[in-house]
Amino acid sequence: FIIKLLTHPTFVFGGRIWTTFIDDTPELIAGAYSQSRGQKLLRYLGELVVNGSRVKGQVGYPTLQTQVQIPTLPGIPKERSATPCQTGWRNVLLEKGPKGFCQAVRAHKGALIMDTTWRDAHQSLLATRVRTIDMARIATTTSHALQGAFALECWGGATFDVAMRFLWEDPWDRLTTLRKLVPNIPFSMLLRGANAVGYTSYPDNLIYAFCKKAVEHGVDIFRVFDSLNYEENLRLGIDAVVKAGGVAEGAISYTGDVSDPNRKKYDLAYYLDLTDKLVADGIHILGIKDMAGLLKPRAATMLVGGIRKRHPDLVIHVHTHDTAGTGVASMLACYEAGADIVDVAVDSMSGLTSQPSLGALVAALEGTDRDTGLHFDKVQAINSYWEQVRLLYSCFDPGLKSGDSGVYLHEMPGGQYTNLLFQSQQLGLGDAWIEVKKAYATANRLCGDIVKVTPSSKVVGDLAQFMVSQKLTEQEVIDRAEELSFPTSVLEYYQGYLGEPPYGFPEPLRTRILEAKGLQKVEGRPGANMPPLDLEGLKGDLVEEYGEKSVRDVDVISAALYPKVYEEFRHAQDIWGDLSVLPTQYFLTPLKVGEEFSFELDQGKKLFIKLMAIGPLNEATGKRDVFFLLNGEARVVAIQEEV
Ligand code: 3PY
Ligand code: ZN
Repeated sequence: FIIKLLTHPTFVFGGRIWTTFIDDTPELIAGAYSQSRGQKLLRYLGELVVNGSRVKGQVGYPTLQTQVQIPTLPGIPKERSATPCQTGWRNVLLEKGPKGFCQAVRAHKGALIMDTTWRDAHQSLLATRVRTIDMARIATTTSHALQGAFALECWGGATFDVAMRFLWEDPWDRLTTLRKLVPNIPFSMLLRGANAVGYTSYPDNLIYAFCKKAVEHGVDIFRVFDSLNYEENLRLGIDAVVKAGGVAEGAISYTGDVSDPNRKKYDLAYYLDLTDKLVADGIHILGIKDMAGLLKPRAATMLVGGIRKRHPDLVIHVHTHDTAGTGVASMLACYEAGADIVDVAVDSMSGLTSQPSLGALVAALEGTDRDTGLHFDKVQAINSYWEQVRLLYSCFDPGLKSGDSGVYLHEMPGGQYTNLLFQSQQLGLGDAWIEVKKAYATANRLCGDIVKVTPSSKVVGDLAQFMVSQKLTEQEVIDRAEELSFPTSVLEYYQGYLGEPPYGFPEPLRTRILEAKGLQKVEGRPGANMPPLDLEGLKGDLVEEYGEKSVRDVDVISAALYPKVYEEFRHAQDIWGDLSVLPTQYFLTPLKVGEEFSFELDQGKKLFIKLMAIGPLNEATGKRDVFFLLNGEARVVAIQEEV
């Protein structure tokens, strides 16, 4: 067939074809069409060639255009590091259960770390766009390099919907894949309490079903938080985790500054009281979730020290962001004050709006009686991998150059910081970003000075952007509250759809807004009044739509959490197949004519793809034929050109 194709009179060398091949010569093309997985992937690659990048938020193409090299670990033969390490803290958890595991953690002398590279670090630096394949390729090596780590955070937060929405990957498959490659280190996920991995409240039975499936697929530890520290929401998430058999890390989300005697809200007494409540709710571990990086070293000493004194046996796990640049100092202060575990990220994925650096922390404690037990050289080796991956995702990197101690004023969470920075850059206005940061602090006051973390951070961010776009001052918002068209998220917050903020809603502002719009106040936990979701019924609908074989229980959960995203994800899979197998370089960058690459489709099944030529635009259909070789066979896809 290829000989016929290449010798056909209509074929012109040099990459361009001068007729619309598919339309004019169907007899040659018959065999080139198929609905195979390979053919579907060619459709995606063809789209990229004709219309450019497909992934939302992508600016340009990756800086790195070569294969990422897998490092060799010092002291571990290559053959051994190619199979997963079998021993680590997960063995302790599986053997002793959550309570015994926590006792062993408390009894452990060295400082423990959780590596967030696979979740929060890329959520905070690279718009959550890191794909499964790039974690999977370093996973077994990581199982050895970080053998003594307390956990790897690899799931939850924004990764769940972004995987489906923007990367067309299945989040459950990601978890299964990584679990097989890392049997020895516990996996942790971020659960937004009654919002699961979404932005709103769901019926309780969905939260319980979600946690159960997450445990079955490999999650060990759940960090459960609520965006207003609303205890009712927290309690529901904690209960769902405990019932599912997971380790419940109940988290207090940290805002304000406990070391500032002038700040009356969110003082030490507030956090101690919340900790007591979480302990009474049955948490296994206390998480201190400093999502914006506000925990200064002195505040860390006061907060962790205060909790440790009150709860000598409680495992304390601290999470921070390095936005201002105090991350390592604060985390050292946390250990000093009695914390058991802190969060860090592999060096090249650390710093700025991400977590503090793993290498820096390991080095800082080396040789002390709090030595992490991790090998500095092995940490360097996995860092060499992530240095390359960072460049592979450069097209999602907003290019933040320095820390920002202004975070103490605006209190923006790490992930949202880069997101809003990116959006401001897209607006192209030099001072838009400075305005947004100022407005964020104002919007926070208008909401009543609240904890800001997903989804309450979205409320404050939406209000800030609204104020900037409408050029509104704080006083103008107050004066004109009745007539302004506030974003929906802001109205829902004032209604009470996220729960209740610890110091109440700002009054009379809230009532004035709601009465003017004729909106009801929601009392208590929003999910409490929702009828259970009919998961069986939903499964029936999905089976009808997609066929029995392709609807698993976890699909029902994905569809229940994100109906529209799930539908679009299935549609993308229908056209392009499983894109998670494509190496990232080719997922993000169009092939050039004559360029060839290969990758593994399944274990042992390799595909070789070469772009042969791009046809002219068919004026009648608006399509172009794109010619490939797939394992030596000619294939053609007709792609609609975007106008
Ligand atoms: C999330 O909810 O995704 C977060 O990372 C909050 O910090
Ligand atoms: Zn975080």
